[in-house]
Amino acid sequence: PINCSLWNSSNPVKIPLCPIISPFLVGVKTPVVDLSIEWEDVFAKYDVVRCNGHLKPSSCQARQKVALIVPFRDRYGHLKVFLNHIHPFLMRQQLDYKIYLIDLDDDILFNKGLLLNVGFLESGKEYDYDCYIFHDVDLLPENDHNLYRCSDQPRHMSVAVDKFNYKLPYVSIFGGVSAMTKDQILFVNGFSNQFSGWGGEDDDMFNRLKFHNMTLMRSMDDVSTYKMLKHKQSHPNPKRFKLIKTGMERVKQDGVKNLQYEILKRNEFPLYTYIKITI
Ligand code: NGS
Repeated sequence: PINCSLWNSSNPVKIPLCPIISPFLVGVKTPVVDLSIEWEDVFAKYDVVRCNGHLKPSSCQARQKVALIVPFRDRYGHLKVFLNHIHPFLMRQQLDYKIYLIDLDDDILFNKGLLLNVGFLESGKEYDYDCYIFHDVDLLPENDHNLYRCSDQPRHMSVAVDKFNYKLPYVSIFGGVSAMTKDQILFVNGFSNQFSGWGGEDDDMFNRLKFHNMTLMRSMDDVSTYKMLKHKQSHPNPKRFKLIKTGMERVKQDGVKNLQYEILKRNEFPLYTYIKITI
């Protein structure tokens, strides 16, 4: 078991850095989509030791501290399958990580960009993360060589999704799964908070990266393969194209800086932290 006091003391005992490539990687592992799996079974399966809510490798110091930010609305069926798949996947990568589920007041139209911004701000308050991974709950990585870590430029990770025949659907896509460091997020002022309803907040982020002369990296498509869970089409935001067009006029005021919200609920569950907010 992990001795948490070693990690938390001001003079931590030196344990070696984890290898660059974890010895536990297995490559392709087809996700098991068992919607009837019981919550108890998922919790029991990953009854892991946590230090202050974080999962860490016990024998070595993780190379990156990763916050996985999952925007969420009432998809508990998908969440079960997602957690059942993603925990062993991340453990095999020897990461120091925590999963944050960010939910919005039910009376407010879903707003993914806003929730991703809140996830970044709230997780950053409790730990000095090296990397923030923005992750849809319906995407399951199929190959653990797809490393959940950040690079010196923002990275799009869900490059090859089964729904799109494992091909990039369009060249500027940045949605699904993406990885950015704190500095990269702050540099572009995070996501726009204006995209209520489905679609466009990721295209606006692509424009923010371009506007700030950043180079978008993409993971290799042979390892960045994902299975997408089936769901009903959400309500597309009819204003999204206009918002994308005018996005760069608002980039300074519309983002993580000066974002106002109120926390309605915060629960530390064994496998994730749940935060519900209102604006
Ligand atoms: C585009 C959306 C993106 C979205 C992408 C993939 O059309 O926000 O589809 O969506 N852009 C606009 O609507 C302007 S997916 O099929 O993966 O849900 O990420």
